[in-house]
Amino acid sequence: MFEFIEEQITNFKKIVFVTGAGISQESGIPTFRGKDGLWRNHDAMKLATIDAFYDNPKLVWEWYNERRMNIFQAQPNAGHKAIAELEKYAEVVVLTQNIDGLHQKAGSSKVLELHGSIVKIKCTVCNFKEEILEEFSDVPPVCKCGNILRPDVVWFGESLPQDVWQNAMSFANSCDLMIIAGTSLVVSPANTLPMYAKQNNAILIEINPENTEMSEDMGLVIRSTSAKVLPELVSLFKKSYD
Ligand code: BV8
Ligand code: ZN
Repeated sequence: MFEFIEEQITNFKKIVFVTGAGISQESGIPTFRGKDGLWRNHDAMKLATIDAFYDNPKLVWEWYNERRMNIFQAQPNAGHKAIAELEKYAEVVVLTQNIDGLHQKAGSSKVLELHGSIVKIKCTVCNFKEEILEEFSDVPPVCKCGNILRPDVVWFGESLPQDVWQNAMSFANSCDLMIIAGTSLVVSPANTLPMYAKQNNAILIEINPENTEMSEDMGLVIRSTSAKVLPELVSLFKKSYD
């Protein structure tokens, strides 16, 4: 599977992962665009928007509450754990589009949440922010300032937090290996990160059972699931180092 990089495995000192909903699929969390991406006949892509929120804040809050319940039950899978274990052999940074916190739960110490986090909420007007600990009885909850609260995530049409995006680009620009796992690479600007890495001569590896928007640009494409493939990658490092 990894013959392509086997001899040079000890050259990889800075590894960046770009992950998406697919890496959490084997933890039982639905992806966005897969057939499991529907929610009560609503298209996730249509719900993760500022318009959907202001159109029907209650519906969007119910969607996030249900996802939060599902996420709180979910455990990191072998893919998340393998990425965390790789920190023994290289500097590893995870740039994730996911808001489920499973990389951190698996033990990854350097994770940038490009699209926010399901446990964070903020006020739509004032700068109130907090971590949500238990569900609100009625939604949408209201801030002390009288305005409604919202999930602290990045919706379509909203820009990513400047500092997060700057950091993500600099990690992509300075890695020697980028592994793109579980993402369709449909959503920008996250889908530009592999190009930054490629421009800086990093090797790109895609792990995905399906084709993506950038499969032809990859150095190596592994048509399988992340929970199966990533532990293999770790054993390769283990063999070379231990
Ligand atoms: C921005 C919120 C502007 C949190 C998300 C036209 C009109 C309007 C806008 C646009 C347009 N064209 C482009 C845009 C910009 C837009 C965009 O990219 N739209 C797309 C749809 C074309 N982007 C934005 O709006 C972004 N903001 O651009 O700001 C700006 C720019 C500069 C300066 C100022 C302003 C904001 C994007 C963030 C949107 N928010 N989520 C949440 O609720 O979760 S995005 C949402 O999609 C999730 O974060 C999700 O993670 C992400 C990406 O999807 P994937 O993770 O890739 O998931 P997907 O289901 O697509 O794919 C899963 C993959 O896994 C599949 O390939 C599958 O084969 C694979 N898989 C399945 N099982 C496994 C597996 N792989 C491995 N193992 C398995 N077991
Ligand atoms: Zn407020």
